[in-house]
Amino acid sequence: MLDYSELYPINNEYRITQNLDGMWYMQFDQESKGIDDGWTNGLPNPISIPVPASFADFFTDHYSRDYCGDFWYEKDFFISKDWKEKETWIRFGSITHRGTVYCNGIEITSHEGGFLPVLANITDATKYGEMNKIVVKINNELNETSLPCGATKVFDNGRKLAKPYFDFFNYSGLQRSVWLLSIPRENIKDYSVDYALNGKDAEVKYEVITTGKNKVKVKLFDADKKIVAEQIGVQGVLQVKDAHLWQVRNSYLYNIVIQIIENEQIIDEYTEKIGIRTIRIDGTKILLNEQPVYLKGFGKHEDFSIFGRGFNWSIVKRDFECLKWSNANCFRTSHYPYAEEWYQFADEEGFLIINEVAAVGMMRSTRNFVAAGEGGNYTYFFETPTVEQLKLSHVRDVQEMITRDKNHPSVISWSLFNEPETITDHAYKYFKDIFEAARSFDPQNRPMTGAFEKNSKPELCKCYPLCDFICLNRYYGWYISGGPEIEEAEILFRDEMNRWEKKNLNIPFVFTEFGTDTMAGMHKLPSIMWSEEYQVEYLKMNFKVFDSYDFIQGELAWNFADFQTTEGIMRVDGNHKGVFTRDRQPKAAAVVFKHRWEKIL
Ligand code: CKU
Repeated sequence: MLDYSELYPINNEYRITQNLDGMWYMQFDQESKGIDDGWTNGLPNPISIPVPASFADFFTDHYSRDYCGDFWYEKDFFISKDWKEKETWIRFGSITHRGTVYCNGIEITSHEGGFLPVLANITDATKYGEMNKIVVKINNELNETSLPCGATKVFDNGRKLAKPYFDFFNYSGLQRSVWLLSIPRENIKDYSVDYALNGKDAEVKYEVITTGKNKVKVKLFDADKKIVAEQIGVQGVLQVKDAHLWQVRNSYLYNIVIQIIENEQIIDEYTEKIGIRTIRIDGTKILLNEQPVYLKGFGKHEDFSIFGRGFNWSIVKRDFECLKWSNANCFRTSHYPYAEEWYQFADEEGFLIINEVAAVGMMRSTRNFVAAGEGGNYTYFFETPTVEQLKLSHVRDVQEMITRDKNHPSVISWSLFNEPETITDHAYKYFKDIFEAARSFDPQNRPMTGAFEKNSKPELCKCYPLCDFICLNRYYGWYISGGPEIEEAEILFRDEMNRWEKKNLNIPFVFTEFGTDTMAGMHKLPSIMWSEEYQVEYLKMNFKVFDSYDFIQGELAWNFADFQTTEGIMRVDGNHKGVFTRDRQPKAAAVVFKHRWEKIL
């Protein structure tokens, strides 16, 4: 169990939040001298920088945009005397990729992994009724023992440069909201729910973890705010008569209210929206509320111009409008857990999410997208002595992700990796442990999966048996036999799918990547690769293949929108496989999806 609460910040009679978003101070520390020079007490020569945001794209010089190494953030804020009787915490939606937090010069906590919340109990370090200072030492270097994987190049002059083994820009900084929390000393630390359907009725099994011994009361309210069930105890079952189920694109949310009661007085309360639904795999079908559902949608990124991976509600809103317009019902949080607000909105909008941990780049290649397409051999990564350390980070990230997101009805599956090497016994041993750990963390026992690239062939892949359904990333017609060779691409694609079919696995397959780089506005008759026409032709070929196999139960295109990557000869200002442009306007392919998905229910 985590030693802090990842519950999303809320305000009520017992809990107060103070949002710290806005301008912060920031300073690069290329020589890592900040600690020796006392920066923990305040930065000597800072600039101003917005939070939440990635810092990279604000700058007009190469050095700052591509900065890699230590850097520091600082914020001053006032804490009221009224907060003294309670615990005070600071909560970062994420610190990318790792950070150490100081409050008034006192070191409070350190956290590794850039896509999950960081919490620090600052009760004793806080000066109540006065100004306080938070300083965060951050580092965005990539290595092979933490997620996502990559390397850091050090030039002779000491400058560092991130060398990701993955295909997205190494955006970093404080990319999600920061909050101060005032919570009761005895508090609700976590809760989980699980569901069983019983004809028209439902059972909501719950478990609550508090930091004390006092009585717990749990109530469930419907969308009209009418109470439907109530229970006493840290665990129990709430019986819901005529339950309204949470359905795809037709959500219904209940409110769970959890209270700690001491001598008939409420001393803490936590409220959240939850949706009653079940999810399981049955043969080749994915069943939501016992009904088959075909996954339609995209792999996404948290990515936009200027603020990079910084959380922004406007992007969320526009993306969901585009998703709905295209008749999608699902997305994968490729290649890391997103800001929590994405899941909250998916809960509201009735979208399904395959929630992916940042286990990407598990191969030693800075152009793994090419290596994977060509069928390169990169088994080395899972034979090194650093792998045990990597496994610890991986399990820890999975634990934090599942703990954070387990109560969202939108989350129907956990993706535990994207495209690692999977054909050796080393890989099997590694992932067996990851899956075992993951299964122990989820009270809802959701289906687990991972995204396999082309080298994970039916005959060679050792890891697919770990998955409840298999996710394939395939680029027949792009990395393999593209353009004039597309007919051959289809033959090769079918050949691979026939080989999977022969295995008779009797589980669903979902395509989690397929797509072509496409320059919006580039037209060509007849088509050539990179034109809008080719993207459409490629998709139509893929659809024919998908529709030939019953066990294919979903298609998540790569990618929802164009996104930024590391510079290189394979990328023109980023990856252009978007069905939408980076500013969320449709390419010709978007209409093709819209029409196809309208007919697939
Ligand atoms: C995508 C073999 C494919 C790997 N896949 C990973 C994803 O992150 C990349 O952006 C390929 C691509 O090349 O567009």
